[in-house]
Amino acid sequence: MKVLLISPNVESLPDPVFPIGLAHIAAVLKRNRIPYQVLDLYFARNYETAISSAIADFQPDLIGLSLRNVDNVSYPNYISYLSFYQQVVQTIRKQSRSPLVLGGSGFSLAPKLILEYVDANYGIVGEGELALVRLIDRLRGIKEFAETGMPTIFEFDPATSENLDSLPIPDRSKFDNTAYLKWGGMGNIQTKRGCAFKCIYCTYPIIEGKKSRLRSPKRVCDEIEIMLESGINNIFFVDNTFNYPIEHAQGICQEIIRRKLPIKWSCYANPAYITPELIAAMLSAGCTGLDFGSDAANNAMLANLGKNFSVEDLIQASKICSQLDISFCHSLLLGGPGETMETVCQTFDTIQDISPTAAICMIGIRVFPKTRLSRIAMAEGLIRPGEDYLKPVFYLSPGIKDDILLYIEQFSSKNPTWIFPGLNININEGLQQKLRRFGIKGPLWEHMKIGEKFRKMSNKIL
Ligand code: B12
Repeated sequence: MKVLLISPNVESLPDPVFPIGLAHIAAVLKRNRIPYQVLDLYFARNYETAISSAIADFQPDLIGLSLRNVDNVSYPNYISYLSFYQQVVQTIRKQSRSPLVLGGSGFSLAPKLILEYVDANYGIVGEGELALVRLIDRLRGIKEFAETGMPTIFEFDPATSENLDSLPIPDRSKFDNTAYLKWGGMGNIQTKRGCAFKCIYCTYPIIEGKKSRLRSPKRVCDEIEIMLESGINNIFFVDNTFNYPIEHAQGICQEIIRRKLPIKWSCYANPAYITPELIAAMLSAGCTGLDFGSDAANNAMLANLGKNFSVEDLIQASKICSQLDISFCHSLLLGGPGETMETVCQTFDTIQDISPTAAICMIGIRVFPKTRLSRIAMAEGLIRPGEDYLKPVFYLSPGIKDDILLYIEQFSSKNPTWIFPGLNININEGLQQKLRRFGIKGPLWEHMKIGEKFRKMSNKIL
């Protein structure tokens, strides 16, 4: 059975992201001697032509689509990617009757609705490695499996791998790594799966499970060595939280240092688990920046959002980063339950005092099923039982709803290192491409000051 794996993620902001999920899937197909090809639509000039020729050349028996994003979770400039996925499926259907299987983090958030919407045959929720191989085994027994009728979702239980080291190292060989490094500024790698934290809005435990499952530093560094062979020397650790458990993060850093791996990297971090020793080790291992998922700098809001740290923790963590001279940013989420303009001002004042390299601020929180926030939103009448989660609902507390956008407009004009993705403030494709063309690597927030210089130059040119 020949499998064609397609990545239809064409989002370019904040960066084009290498389809790491499909590289994981590709590796298990390879291990199981299942012939496969990949088609990445990000760099395709014309997606319809690209799909037609890939199908004509390879004649796949099964087509897998990786749906990473449902939408950009941004308010007010909201973008849904689902209608593009639907067009991709329609284009495939013109060319092939082979069954179509969906997977990916975005898909896993509302599988039934998405399967019906894009009109595919099968869907796999959560981790895809073991589950896809099981599905293929099952399909091998069915002759005309394109005709099996009802769309089916598989939540193979338990299709999660307890021992992540037993999975093969992702196979990136059929993807354009060089283009991602150039235009996305980095490659990506995972050191663990699962999230034990209890943030009320968060989908990570739904996608990856609640229990942390760790890859060994040896295995992670073996993978980095393979990435380096194809020129990927700037990396983002995609873990929900790189620095938890702290000993694991230390272990990864030590192994990178021991092997003298020539990489630069960055990651998401939790302010509760930052020590001078850890930051020193991260720096020695090539870390250039930490993105703290702080959400707020007000203790009442941190509690309301279910965070496990205090304002004091995030001030301390920031101090350590400043003292050791490593870039850091705080990602903020405004408008959760209980937010008022007063709590927003407290958060902004505290973050300005801390003076991070950058701050990334989302307004309103996209509500997803199975989260605590969805139950709060239901109790408050914002969503109803049987809600169609594909049409986005943003939780935006009544306390800031009417004033926040005007406030941000004024605030952002005086704060050039603050990024507001939902308002396209201090982030746009033109600026991003200019910086990348200039050879700048790593997350763009690390270069906000250079960005500012470029913006001024572009304004002069215009
Ligand atoms: C790291 C990360 C980022 C980093 C990526 C850095 C980098 N260079 O890689 C940054 C900060 C850039 C980022 C940006 C965005 N992100 Co993000 N990101 C993540 C995060 C934390 C991890 C993703 C990851 O790499 N996982 C590791 C890989 C191995 O797992 P995976 O891709 O899920 O693949 C597995 C399964 O899904 C499945 N699978 C995948 N494909 C397929 C295909 C088939 C056929 C099958 C069967 C199975 C299968 O098997 C794989 C292996 O087990 C997730 C949250 C999460 N925990 O998933 C959010 C997440 C993917 N992001 C999300 C979003 C929305 C975005 C943005 C749109 C936000 C924004 N407005 O800027 C952008 C989009 C960027 C882009 N160009 O696509 C959402 C997507 C869902 C949604 N709500 O639509 C998530 C789920 C978080 C959330 N809010 O819920 N992100």
